[in-house]
Amino acid sequence: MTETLTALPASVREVFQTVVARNPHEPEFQQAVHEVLVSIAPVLDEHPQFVDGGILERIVEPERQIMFRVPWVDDAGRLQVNRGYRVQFSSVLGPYKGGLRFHPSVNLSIVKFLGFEQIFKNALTGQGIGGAKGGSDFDPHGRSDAEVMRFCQSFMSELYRHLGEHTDVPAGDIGVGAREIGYLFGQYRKITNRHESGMFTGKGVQWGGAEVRTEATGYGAVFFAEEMLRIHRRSLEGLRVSVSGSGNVAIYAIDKAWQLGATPVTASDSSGYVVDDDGIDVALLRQVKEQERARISEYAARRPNARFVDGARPWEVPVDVAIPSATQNELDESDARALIDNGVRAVAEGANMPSTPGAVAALQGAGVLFGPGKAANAGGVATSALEMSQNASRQRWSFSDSERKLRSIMKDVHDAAFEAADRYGHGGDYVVGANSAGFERVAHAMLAQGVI
Ligand code: NDP
Ligand code: 2IT
Repeated sequence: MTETLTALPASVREVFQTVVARNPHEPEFQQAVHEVLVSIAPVLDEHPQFVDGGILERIVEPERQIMFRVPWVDDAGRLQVNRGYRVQFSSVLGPYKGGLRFHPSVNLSIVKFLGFEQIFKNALTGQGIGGAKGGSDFDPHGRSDAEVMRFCQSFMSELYRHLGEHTDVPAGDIGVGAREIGYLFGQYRKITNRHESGMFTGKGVQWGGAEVRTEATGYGAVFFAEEMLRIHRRSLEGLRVSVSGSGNVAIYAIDKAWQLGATPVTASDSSGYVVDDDGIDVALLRQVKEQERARISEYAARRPNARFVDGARPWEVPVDVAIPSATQNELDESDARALIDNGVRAVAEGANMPSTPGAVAALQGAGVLFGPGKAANAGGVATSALEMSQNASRQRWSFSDSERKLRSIMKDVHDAAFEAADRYGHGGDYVVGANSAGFERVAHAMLAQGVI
């Protein structure tokens, strides 16, 4: 990252140098911090008290980082050892909140970049939730249900002591869906002897989960795209949309794109992508990915006009709107150029940090509407906060009520980012807007609460 140092304003350069020196082997964390520091320079110019109060030096250092051994026994009777993480970044606005990721690539850098971004995303929702992230390098792919259960039980046997409805409230992320959340919650309940609904979100709707939480991130990303287009007096009606991934976020982004009159034409996984000019069949995609846990090529094998492209990413397919919904740095500068050459109008990030800095610069430079993950995928965690409210008040809201709330939250998130970008002299730049609006809320609260 050193080559980008010169791009940093003097007010934040030293802080970033310290981050690099202190976290030398954490490129994703450095990337996430760099993006925020660059974009909040105008906020610091206007609020010297944030600099004087040491907000930056404090916010880049997690309040607490937990790393632990996760031993378990596989179906063949062999001992396996994974590493577990929870990085509790900031509780200034509320209990720590953020997902758990189970994927072989998980390491401290990944968990810290996700936890850092979560602070500002959660602040942007306007709800009282702090920022955290966790997970493990455990790979659920190809594991039996019994193995996943034993892993989750071992993972929670350590993590439970750091959680609680007023302390830290995890949820899902890559590799952690309904099945894993069930096993994790069950083990917490057993160890603590408390049915503490509010200590986890994304629970099954039969046992304390909120309607629309499953759909919320994908739906929210499409609502965000719709809001960006609305400013330019356009709608999603009749547009072609590409989505990457085929997990929780991607499936419901595809579902909502259809509902709003667009045609989603791609889905992907780590093996490649499928393009279906008839539009992605959501029921078949769910059958292949949610029920059978099969590879995405299975989808193409069962659809007459769909094609599987081995080992590639979907950004070469001509579309009007792109919704990257798989993983970090999955859309690079050359992908962005391909999208631009094919006339893309809007990109809304369903995933966390899916676009590289070069891709973001290229898209914004070409005048493409760009909704960063902190804003565009905030619907997931915002609906988690709705789940916490329902748990605390022992209420259950209907699907349609919850979806209406989600839509209104996404409009508010959009408007907060749009308004902040304007106010700081970067009209239309949702990266500056989202980072500034989120940072302002966190920084004011940190100043008010003193040096802790
Ligand atoms: P899932 O595990 O449900 O799905 C992840 C999808 O992305 C899978 O199709 C997976 O393919 C693909 N993928 C994962 N890693 C890679 C990789 N290295 N290269 C290519 N493809 C990959 O996760 P989610 O849908 O929940 O999460 C997707 C993204 O959205 C993540 O960035 C997550 O942080 C973000 N997000 C999730 C929220 C949520 O509520 N779940 C909320 C906000 C953001 P394969 O199966 O082959 O690995
Ligand atoms: O990245 C995210 O916002 C999530 N994985 C969801 C976090 C949450 O607590 O719902």
